[in-house]
Amino acid sequence: MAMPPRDSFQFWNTQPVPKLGEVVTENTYINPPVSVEQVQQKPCNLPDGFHWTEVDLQDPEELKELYTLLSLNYVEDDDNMFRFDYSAEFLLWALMPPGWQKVWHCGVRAGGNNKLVGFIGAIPCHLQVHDKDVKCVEINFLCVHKKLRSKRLAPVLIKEITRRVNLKGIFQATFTAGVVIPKPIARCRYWHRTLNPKKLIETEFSALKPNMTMARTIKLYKVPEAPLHNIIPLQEKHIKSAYKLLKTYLKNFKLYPLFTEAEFKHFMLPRDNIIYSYVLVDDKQHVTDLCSFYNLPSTVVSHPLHNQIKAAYSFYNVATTISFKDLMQNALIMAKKASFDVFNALDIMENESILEELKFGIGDGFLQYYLYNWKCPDLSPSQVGFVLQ
Ligand code: MYA
Repeated sequence: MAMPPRDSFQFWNTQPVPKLGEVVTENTYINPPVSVEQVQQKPCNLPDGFHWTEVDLQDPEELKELYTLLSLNYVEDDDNMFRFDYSAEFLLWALMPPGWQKVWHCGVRAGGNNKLVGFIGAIPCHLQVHDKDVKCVEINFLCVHKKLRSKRLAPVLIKEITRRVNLKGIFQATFTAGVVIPKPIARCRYWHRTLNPKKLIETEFSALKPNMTMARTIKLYKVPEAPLHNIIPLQEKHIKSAYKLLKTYLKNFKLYPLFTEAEFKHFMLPRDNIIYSYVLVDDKQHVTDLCSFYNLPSTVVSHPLHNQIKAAYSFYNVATTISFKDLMQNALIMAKKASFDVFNALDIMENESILEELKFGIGDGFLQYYLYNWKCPDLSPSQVGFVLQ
């Protein structure tokens, strides 16, 4: 039986967030901004034996330390069979967009051997929330080493990143998480489109359906070898028109990023093994349709045959000259060609309309969207136009 949501949150009850179950009708900040001089100037206290570190991601050794911490200790599924395996190059892409700050790559080291045992990251972002535009940061990659869990280190990391963000004059943040804490603005679900049934079944990522043989399952999930339309990788020369297309499209939603052109370029230009973006162009080389997905593999925790599942995650998709279904079918085809085992998508934006038709199966986890120091009316998944890595 699913656990009812808790009502006592020792840490979160002290933070500027609405209570779980609170009905919010306004769209505004909770605590007003303060001047940078009023922000606590010295770092938060860590327990004895630990100290703060700014992780220098431009130093290959330190990047590797962060990669190792996350690859061994980051998010797992409920049964602890799979763990996200963000690559080092992916971390550079996700944590160093235009305007990134080294102070926001906030780590904790253990005194004895100086090992990196905790991390929280922030990047600048501008969000449209209902009718307001909110300057904030995106928080990601909160991680505490498995041996140091349940010692209240996470609240210290959160308070310290809050202080460092406040010192730059920013007082709002956004993040997503699998856990329910006060208070989600949207509750979304992952859906999974099998591309390599044999491997997914062997690793128990999915199960053979009753009355189905492996051969019939393989046939069921086959996708065409070539795309249905003349989609091509997004290139530098397409940036201006692709940016305009996405910017216009995102206005259909109630929560979406207000990318600058430089941010759009950073997040959307294809990078091998990280981000895949494809476009359709018209006679004048204007981008009319855009689809994209990022590569986030998962480690298969202990399996004799397989050590990794290669998963594509749907990113931003806009269809204007073909149907949304055909656009997403093209994305599946390109993902299969790039040897992904599974294509994952949230039920956000227009995704829900095509999930069943394109043979996605519903996942068992939810992904909650959160704002920090901001209250606004709840959103349904289809009102969300924002994807975090
Ligand atoms: S989501 C991904 C989170 N990471 C993982 O799931 C990786 C695996 N797990 C771990 O590394 C640890 O279990 C973590 C907790 C580090 C998650 N978001 O130290 P504790 C609360 C927010 O004893 P630990 C992502 O990266 C929990 O309810 N709070 O626990 C976005 C409890 O508080 P309360 C969380 O298990 C992160 C307290 O922590 C989360 O050792 C956004 C317990 O602390 C969670 N995912 O460590 C962070 N998990 O008593 C917020 C647990 O009240 C950012 N907790 O119930 C807020 C905005 C900050 C910037 C503001 C700027 C203006």
